[in-house]
Order: sequence, then C-alpha cells, then structure tokens
Amino acid sequence: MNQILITSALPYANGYIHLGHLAGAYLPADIYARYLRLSGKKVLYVCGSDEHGVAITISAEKENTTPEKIIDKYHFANYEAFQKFGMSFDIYSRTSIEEHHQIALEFFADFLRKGHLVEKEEEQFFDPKANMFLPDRYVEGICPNCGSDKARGDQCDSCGAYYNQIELKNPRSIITGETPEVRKTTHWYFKFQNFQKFLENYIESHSQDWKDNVLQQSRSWLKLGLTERAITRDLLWGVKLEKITDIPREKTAGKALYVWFDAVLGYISATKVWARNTLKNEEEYANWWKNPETDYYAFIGKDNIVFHTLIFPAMLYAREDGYILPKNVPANEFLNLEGQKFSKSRNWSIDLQDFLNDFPEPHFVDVLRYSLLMNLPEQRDADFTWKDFQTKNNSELAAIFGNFINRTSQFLSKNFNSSIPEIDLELLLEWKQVVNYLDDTYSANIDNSSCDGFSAKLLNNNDLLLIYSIWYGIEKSKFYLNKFRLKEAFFEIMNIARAANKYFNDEAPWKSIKENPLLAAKTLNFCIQVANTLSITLAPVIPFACEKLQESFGRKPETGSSNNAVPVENLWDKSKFPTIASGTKFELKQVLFPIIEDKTIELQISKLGMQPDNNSNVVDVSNLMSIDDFRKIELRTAKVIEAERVAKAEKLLKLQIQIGEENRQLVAGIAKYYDPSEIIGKTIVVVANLQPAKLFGIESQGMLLAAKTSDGRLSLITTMEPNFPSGAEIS
Ligand code: B3M
Ligand code: ZN
Repeated sequence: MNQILITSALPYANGYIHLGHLAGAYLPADIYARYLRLSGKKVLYVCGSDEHGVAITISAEKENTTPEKIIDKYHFANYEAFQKFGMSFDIYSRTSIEEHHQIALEFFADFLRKGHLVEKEEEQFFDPKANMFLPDRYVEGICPNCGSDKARGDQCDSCGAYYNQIELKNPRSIITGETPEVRKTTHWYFKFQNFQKFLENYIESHSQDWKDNVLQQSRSWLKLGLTERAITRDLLWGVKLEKITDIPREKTAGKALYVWFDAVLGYISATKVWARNTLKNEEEYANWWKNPETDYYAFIGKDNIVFHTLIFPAMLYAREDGYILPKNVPANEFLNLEGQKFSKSRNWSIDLQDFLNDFPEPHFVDVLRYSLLMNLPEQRDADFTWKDFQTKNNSELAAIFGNFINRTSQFLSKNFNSSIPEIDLELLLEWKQVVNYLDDTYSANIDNSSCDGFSAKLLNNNDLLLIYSIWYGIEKSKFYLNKFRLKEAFFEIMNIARAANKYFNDEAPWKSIKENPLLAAKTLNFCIQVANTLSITLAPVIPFACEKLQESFGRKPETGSSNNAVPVENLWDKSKFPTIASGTKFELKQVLFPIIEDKTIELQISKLGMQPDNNSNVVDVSNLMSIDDFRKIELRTAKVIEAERVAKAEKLLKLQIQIGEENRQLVAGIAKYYDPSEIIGKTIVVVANLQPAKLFGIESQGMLLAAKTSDGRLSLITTMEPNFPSGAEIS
C-alpha cells in the first residue's frame, strides 16, 4: 500500500455528537489514521457534515427555524468539538456546498445516460392536511419485518431493515399525526440488481479480512436479491434535481436526491475541497479516488453497513471511471451508557460538548479517548460507565503510565539535575543489536519469540526483558492494528508501560545510586528511552499527554496529527530503538494524569436521565428588582415537627414547624407530593415575615419554599445538611 484514504461516516448536522458516535465511527478511525501516519504512511483522513435529507428538515421544524440555520449551527459546533477531542481530520467538509451538489448531479446524470436509472410512477404516502408527500422519517409505523412500532419510512432502528415505505403498517404522519393517503408520484430508481453479481464477488473477495457482522449484513441483503431503489424524493431540501438538463423541468420540480445517494459522495467532494485548499488543484482528488495505489478504509457504525458495502461500491463501479472501492469497512457495534441505550430524549446520553464543558483540560480528553478505546464495541455491543472512566484513569493511565513517567522524572531531578545521564555507548549499541536480532529472527513469528538466543555482553537480564517487551509490544500492536483490533493493540502497548514499571522496581536505582552510580545512570537512561517509546506508541490514543511528554524531551512533537498527506518517518518502528541523546533535559512540570475523585464522577452520574425544565428560560429580565427589595424577604430555616392532612382539602398539609425558639403553624399545598411522615424532621426553608393568611379556615403563619417544574413535579427546598439548625437566616 502506497497511500491510505480513511473516511468516517458523515454525521448529520442536526444534533450534537455523543460518546456513542465517537466510539462507533470516529475515535477508531482517528487512532488508526494517527498510527499509520506515525508509521510513515501517506494518509488522507476525510470527514464532514451530512446536511441533507429529512433528518435536517424535521429538526428545523422542531426547532422552529430553517434547515440552513440548523446545519450551520451543528456543523460548526460539531467541528469544534471534534477538534477539541483531537480528531486528526485532514478536512472536515460539508455537503451543502456547491462542489458537492455538482458531484452528486454528475453521478446521477451519468447513471441516467448509462441506463442504470429507471423513471417510475409509484405509490407514496401523502399527508393531505400538511399537503405534502412524506419521505423517509416523515412517516412512522409498524416495521413490516420485526413489528417494532417506532419504525421510520425508510429504515427500522430496531432491526435495521430497509423497505419500501408503503410496506409500513399503521403509518402515521409525524407532522399531523394523521394516517396518510397513498398517492402516485414519479421517482428515479437505481437499478441495483444490475450489480448483484459484481457485489457478490466483491463481498466474497473479502470473506477473510472483513468483520463477521459486516459480511453477514451484506450477504443477507444479497441473498434477498437486489432490487431497484428510489434515489429521489419529493423534498425541497437537498441536491435539487432541477439542474439535470436531460429531464424536462416539470418532472424534476420539487424533487431532490435521496440523502444517502449524495451523502456517500460527500467523501469525494470533501477530497476535492482538500485538494483545492492544499494542493491548489481540485482535480488532484483523482490521485486518491481513482488510483489503484490507494487503500481505502471506511469507518462507520453498524447502522450504515450496506450503504458502504453495497450501495456506495455499486455507485463507484457503475461510473466505469477507475474509482477504487473500500478495502475494508470496519463497522463497530453500538456503545451503551451505564447499561442502557443512548437516548437524547430521555437525556440518557453524554454529548461531547457537555463533556468538554465539564472537563476542559486536555488530559481529560485523553482519559475519555482511552476509556472509550478500551470499551470499543468492536465485536459486540459495549458499555461506557463513569466508574470505568475513573478506573481507567486512576488504575491505568495514572497508576501505570503516569506513575512510570513521574518516578523517572523525579529521580532524574533529584539525582541527575534533570538531565539524561551519559552512559557507555556500547550499551546503546547492544540494545540495537537485540532489536535487530529479534527483527531478523522473529518478525514472522512473534508469538514464539524470545531473547534466549542472544548472548549479551553488557546488558543484564532486566535490560533484556525491557527491550524484549518493547519489541514485542510494538510488533504485536502492529499485528492487531492491521486487523482493526484496536483494543488489543493498545493493551499490548500498555504492557510496555507495565514492563517499564517493573524495570524500575527490579533495577532499584534508589539503591544503586549510592553503591554503583554508573548502574543507576544506565537505568535512568533506559527509562527515558522507553518513556520516549511510549510517547510515540500511545500518541494515537492519548495525543495530548504524549505531545506534552515529547515536548519535555525538547523535540518537535509528533503524535500522528494531520499532515496533509506528507509522510513523516516511520517512528513506530524506530521507537523500538533508543533515540534520546544523553545530556537532554527532561523535566515534567505537572503530573500527566491526576487522580479523579469519586465526587467528580458521582456528579456526572447524577446528571444522567435528568430532564431540564422546559420552562427554565422564562425568567423575566425586563422587570428586575433591587437587592434592597430582596432583603425585605426574610428567609429562614425551619424544622418540621408535625405534619397532617387537612380534611376535605386533598392538596393541603398542615405543618407545625420550629423557627429557632419559635413554634408556628403552616399550611402548604404539597399533599399530592409528600406523605406527612416523609417530611417530619426535615429542615426546610420558609418565608418568615409573611402576613398570616387563612386557608380552609386554618391559619398559615408563613410560607414554605418548593420548586415546581412546568410539567408539575415538585420538590421541597431543604438544607443540604439534614440536621441543620432551624431559625438560621438565608441570604
Ligand atoms: N449521516 C447517517 C448517520 O449519521 C449518515 C451517515 C452518512 S455516511 C456517508 O447515521
Ligand atoms: Zn424492524
């Protein structure tokens, strides 16, 4: 492979990216791209926003705005969040741009000319009340395949089936809720069946190297037999068909390309934009997309499989213009959150934006990347939990990697003036010989490797074990990375950090510094060499910490970030060798991974599933009061001594309270929410200087405070400390 093209699914620009998305199609691709760049490969990593289709128009209707505003809002917000998350895209484009529309229309026009399209009048759902056809997500109903009652017009989220929308049972319009009528409309269909044989061969040619889930889904589609699929919609938003001059205008008016037809071409239009910006020549995109020297990998989540293994390849092939096909489509399964599916409507989700707001320091991004990586749903659905996030930081990044770097740095500062000690060059030479020996003897057979056949002159057993661990970790990680088994790859890399800690323990430099300073110097020199190895090989996962670390070695950091396809040297293999010169200063200013406390993650857990009150934006700021007005209200803590229901007034409770020394009686409308027994003994908050009033003939000498949401939930205001004294003033 000479050059590698990587794409991640283009996220719809109608919502924020959440952690489930990151684990599906983004983080794995970024780690892979960074790894390849660090291995000296020429890499182009392309992504962007998918800005068409009814996903966008429906969001615009919901947010009471225009599709243009929606895509601008989410395109830029997601791009910014992706950057903070360390995504190393060479370009993050979008599908609303002119270049993209052109390419999509070029494909359509070409297929029309080649006879791959057929124009048909077919039945579609129509909502007479809204006076529109109901493409895709505009209609919901019961899935004809699995019976789920939340199936959409084009796809069922429960079982993944794609069908013709009029097969939906009990259809209803999502705009009016009405049962739609069936009306005739003209659309263009792609003759997918023309590519049945070609796709069967394509899929089977990858029976050995593609993931099972990807092969299975693709095969089951092929088994059903491919049929014509509509690639246009009655929709005013998207790539408009009117520009196709080969079809009379009156037929194309009001029609747009089906979003999936144009979305996959977004990878190509993005490459064009990149070529124009970087190489000043848009046509250079062909050097990637029409070049047999390119290996193309399409990273996606599992709900996008057939679009990338069947539909997109058929489209590329149908052009007969030298387009390459995906060499692999490493689709992941789904990530769950604390044991449940991600759901924005139930607020069971963590948006990347929210994470970045709560954890703005880059080392937290590294922790997130690391814990998502170690929970990637590579083979089956996986789970993200906050507890695990904390453990991955405290017990792995901090306790293994961070700890090794820290103790090395501290020891250097205390004993060697923070400079990397000079050692006998023969030692470094022998290190190189060990690596060469291992490379020559075992690179085809890593699992049976060992240093046994190497006779060392200067290196001791601890040294040999360390060098071997480095060599093995690097070789084994390459093996896993080439199979897209990222978790296992970086588990092997972390084993290098484990070996490094063991080396420090076994060499015990705190002893040898007194008895044999030359030995201590060697130990520390070697520790720095392995710290450097880790700063390269962990960079795809924790780029921010590795950048800091490499800077501390006084050299230009290299973490595999975007380099516009200009390759750097193969640092991955080079980091098997010692490369840091003695005399180099090494001083770490801060701990790389501070411990994450329980309370930090408890706060995050408590946020899950919590619904913000929709009325919370109704504070009237046009009529503000002065602080003096506020001081007129005397708020005090009060202890509830007794509580009972009020006969014939089902909403009221009668309370006896204590405000300091004073006893009072309150009547409060909280009987629907609290049983009297629940509130006895609580320290609540009351307005103490309110004129008494009578409710149902009972005097109330004050008022208690409670919060109420717009949908009628109520919570009494109490003090955080349960036994807080009554009578205290609140300010
Ligand atoms: N926007 C669907 C999705 O976000 C779609 C991916 C397009 S990839 C070309 O699931
Ligand atoms: Zn279904």
